[in-house]
Amino acid sequence: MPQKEKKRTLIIVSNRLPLSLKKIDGSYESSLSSGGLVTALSGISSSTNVRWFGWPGINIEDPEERKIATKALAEKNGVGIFLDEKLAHSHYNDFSNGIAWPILHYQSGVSFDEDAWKAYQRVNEIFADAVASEVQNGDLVWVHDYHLLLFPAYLRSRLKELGKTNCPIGFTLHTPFPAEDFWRALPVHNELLEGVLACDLIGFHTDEYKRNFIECCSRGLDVKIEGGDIEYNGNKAHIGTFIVGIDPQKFTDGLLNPPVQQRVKDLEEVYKSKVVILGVDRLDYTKGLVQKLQGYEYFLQQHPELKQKVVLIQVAIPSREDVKEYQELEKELNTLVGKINGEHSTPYGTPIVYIHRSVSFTDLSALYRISDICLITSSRDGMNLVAAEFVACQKDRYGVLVLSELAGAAAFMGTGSITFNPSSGQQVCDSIYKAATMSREEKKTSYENLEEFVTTNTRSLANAAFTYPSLQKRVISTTMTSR
Ligand code: ADQ
Repeated sequence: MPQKEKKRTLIIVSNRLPLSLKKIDGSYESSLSSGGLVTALSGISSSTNVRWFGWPGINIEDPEERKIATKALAEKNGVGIFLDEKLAHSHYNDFSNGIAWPILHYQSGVSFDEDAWKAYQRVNEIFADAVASEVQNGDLVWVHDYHLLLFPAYLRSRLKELGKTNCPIGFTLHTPFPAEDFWRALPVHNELLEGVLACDLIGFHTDEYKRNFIECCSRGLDVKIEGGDIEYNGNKAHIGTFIVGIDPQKFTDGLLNPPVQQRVKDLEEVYKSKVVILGVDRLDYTKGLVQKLQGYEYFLQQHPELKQKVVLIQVAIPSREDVKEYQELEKELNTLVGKINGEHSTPYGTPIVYIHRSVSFTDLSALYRISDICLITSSRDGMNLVAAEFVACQKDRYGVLVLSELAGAAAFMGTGSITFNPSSGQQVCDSIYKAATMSREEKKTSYENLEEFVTTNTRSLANAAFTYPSLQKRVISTTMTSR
């Protein structure tokens, strides 16, 4: 009888599952949620044996109810790791988003909190226990993001205890990795590095982040660095740069849908005499929304002849609403939008259309399509996928990408976009002016550069998980067979 190769499973682990649970008539239903990570990993779930582990966003104490919810998640390949709400809050809001996120994005003034750190450790342990018990020898574990920096080392030690020694672990960070002197401000900087160094492969979005990480390891820990490998505590991890791309076809196909076409037609009619500047950001201080509005106000003040001809449509998707800094930012933006609209509106229109809620895929695609300029002002951003999505929707229209030089995307899409430093309101203003007054010929040339990047680097992050040698080697050498 021929030997049949056992299908190995890709185990994705992230803090949040990409599924949202809803209780309907005593039962639970799960639906796909959205965001940068979900977009980055799109394209793998359907083609591979995948199980995705993560917190489902709610805690369910009742064991019977938990069973029903677990079944609903399993139907979509999800495995829920249920957490006590207080613990989840402290891990997610207090440490991950209150301490790690700002440090990773070069925000100073972070104050360390021991309780939050303990919660972070505990949740990473709970995740490691849950995954270790389910993983089979030969499976490939792929961990994501700053919520789980300790998880790889915890998982490795548990797998060893269970004799599951052929499970490669990959890690992808979706944020920047800061320079060593900044990273050192975190009292537990070395513990976090030790956590990640238990992987076989560690991926960053850009070479700069990768270099920073290697520098932090070499200064903080007793590591051996050889080429792109870091050896620590008996484990060798390869450190790589992996461009995170999008699936442009999702957008080009989407634009052919009748409801999207109708929305495009309607919006084109509404804004027919305007240059439309589009912003799509989570409401997060790293996205530079205050700087964007201030720079736009300079533009309105310095170019009165264009004032009636432009509109900024800013979608600000609510995010991390339990964190104080985000609540304060929300208030600041409301005030700023009100002030600018109050000062510059006329009976013919307002300079800013501010949409502070999540929008549907139909609306999002239509907005990408009808806009003339996409304005991205991140003070720091791992990559920024909105840049690529805008380009995917602009075929033959040649919209202009105005992109912060501090977003990871600028490392790849700098040629073809107008780049600027977002801390300077004047640079934001000048970049808008340049984009609004570019000739069609200039726009076409720029666009073609961007289009090439977006259509070449499709789903590249997802593909990397399967093709990267250092992840493969362990599994290949122990390919499992069954009769
Ligand atoms: P985010 O900070 O979430 O991602 P970004 O890269 O811009 O930022 O991705 C946002 C994603 O959410 C896009 O795919 C977009 O289409 C989607 N989206 C936007 N508005 C939406 C809406 N209203 N409803 C539903 N979906 C919406 C993090 C990092 C980035 C990094 C990504 C991927 O902060 O730097 O590029 O992960 O690695």
